[in-house]
Amino acid sequence: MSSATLGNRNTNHKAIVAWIEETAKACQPDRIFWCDGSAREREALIAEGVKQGVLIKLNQEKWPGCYYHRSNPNDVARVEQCTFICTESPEEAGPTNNWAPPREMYQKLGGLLAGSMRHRTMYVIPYLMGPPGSPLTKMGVELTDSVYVALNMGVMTRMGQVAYDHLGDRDHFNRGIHTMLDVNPDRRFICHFPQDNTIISVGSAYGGNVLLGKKCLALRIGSYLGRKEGWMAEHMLILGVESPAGEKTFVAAAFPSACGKTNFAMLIPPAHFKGWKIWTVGDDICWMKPGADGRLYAINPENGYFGVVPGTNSKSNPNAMKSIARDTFFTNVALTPDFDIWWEGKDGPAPSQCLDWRGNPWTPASKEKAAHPNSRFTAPMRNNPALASEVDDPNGVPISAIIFGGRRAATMPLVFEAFNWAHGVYVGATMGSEMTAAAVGGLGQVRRDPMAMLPFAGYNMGDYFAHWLHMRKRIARPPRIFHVNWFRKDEQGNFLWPGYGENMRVLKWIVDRCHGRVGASEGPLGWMPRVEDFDFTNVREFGAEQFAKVQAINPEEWKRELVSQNELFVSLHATVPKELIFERELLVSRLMP
Ligand code: OXD
Ligand code: MN
Repeated sequence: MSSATLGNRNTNHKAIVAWIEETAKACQPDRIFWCDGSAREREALIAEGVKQGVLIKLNQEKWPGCYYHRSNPNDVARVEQCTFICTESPEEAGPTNNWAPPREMYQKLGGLLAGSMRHRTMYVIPYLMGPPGSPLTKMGVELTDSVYVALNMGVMTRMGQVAYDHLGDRDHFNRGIHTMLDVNPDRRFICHFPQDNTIISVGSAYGGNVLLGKKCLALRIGSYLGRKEGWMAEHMLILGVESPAGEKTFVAAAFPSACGKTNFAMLIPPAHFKGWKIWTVGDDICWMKPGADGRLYAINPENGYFGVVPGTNSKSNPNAMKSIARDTFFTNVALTPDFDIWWEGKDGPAPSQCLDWRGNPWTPASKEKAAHPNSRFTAPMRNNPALASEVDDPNGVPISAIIFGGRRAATMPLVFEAFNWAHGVYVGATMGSEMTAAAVGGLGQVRRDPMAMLPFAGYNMGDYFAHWLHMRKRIARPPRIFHVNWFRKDEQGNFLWPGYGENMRVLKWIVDRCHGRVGASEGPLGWMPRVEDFDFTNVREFGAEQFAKVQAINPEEWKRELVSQNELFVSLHATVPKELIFERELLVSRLMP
């Protein structure tokens, strides 16, 4: 290796070492830092981050072990227009992804990577997605020139020797290269080469674009590998519902980015549900595989939470507040003069003055938000008091229900259950949601977001639907499939359902359906709870009339919905499975007067 020194190299894996040497030769870092994931190393990296001005130490009495980071204002969310799937043919990537030919993209990136780490350190991050020893777990190595990325990967993944040990002398590891360049949106590319199990991300420092284990490996490359290897990589939280008698039922739920997956995964049942408990397995990503008993088993590949901060408080999500209370990185919230932090929706009053997420002076009279709407916490999942004890189980947890849901002001009822797996796949495939701040552009517009995977499916969306349908043949005891919408509003714009902890009531109906102990009536959309099947005692200002409103099926809204659902199918016409076309026909006839 030319200019770089190897330092404390901690692996002899031939293919890994050769690839690192090759990358170092191209990027020319001054130094290579081999991460081992230890607490001592974390301290050293934090000191380096503080020295570089990348991190600011927060008030340690209020926020022990916590640090503050401000990103470049041009780099605050995932950029879907700069995200590419580089498969051999454009058909493999499909019309919902940006595609580029691999050779061309490697060449372009090669030019950008050349000398990109000069005067910088290249951090070598060996990591696992999933618990050690699980057949679903994947090993990756990320090479990055960002100390912030090294530290955040240390929270979000199982990082260090554990990853080399899991891999052993096998060659199946993900290669990830990240370099910030000058954080210029014109030179920002997040590129996936599924056939090579390789990711190259340049020109950004925002989590979703640069913590390569998360969206890039666990979802885009993961979904591609899942289809090839017979498993499923999904944008879903996983939670366990424990009854007072100790019965545990696990469900997975797909909601688009910033639609409340973290809140739902950490839900605290209202007082009315005495003895019931919700356990968090994961809040964002779920890998599932059929088990020997014919059920679908899931793991959370992550080790931490990369959550949206605004709106988090002791009412909306007490467990998240406890999760972020220590050893957490905060990105793009507001900073007060005494090194406390603030965000819109935090408990208590706004500070009389602070610095906003850009570092500009802010007071409550300011028109701009103090925290960016997509400001984030990176918190260790082990801080969560409701962390499920099964989270490290290599076998995962058996899934009894899959829930799809979007943010819809109209049209979609609070809850219904699909008639069967194929119908459930249709329900997931036609999911729609209003866009949020998690991605750049289009705020508030309804867009089709199949299974909440629109920005994350690493191959043709029609083939992804076919994979879902095909999986049914491999699962003898499939989960039931449901759709929920916490966000329906009345004509005055008020939410029809209180949400948050009260969502336990919906979850309870779902769990009871899974165990065959509660009724429903057959409707055009699927099975719906009758008023007597749904427990809304003690929900403030909510009775049978409100229940009817939140569950109503409005024919005019459904006419528009069907047209909009069809637009997605038209765009995928070359690959959309015929089963879904038939499901659509059945839905249309059920909705006809
Ligand atoms: C996320 C996202 O960060 O979905 O989880 O954007
Ligand atoms: Mn997500």
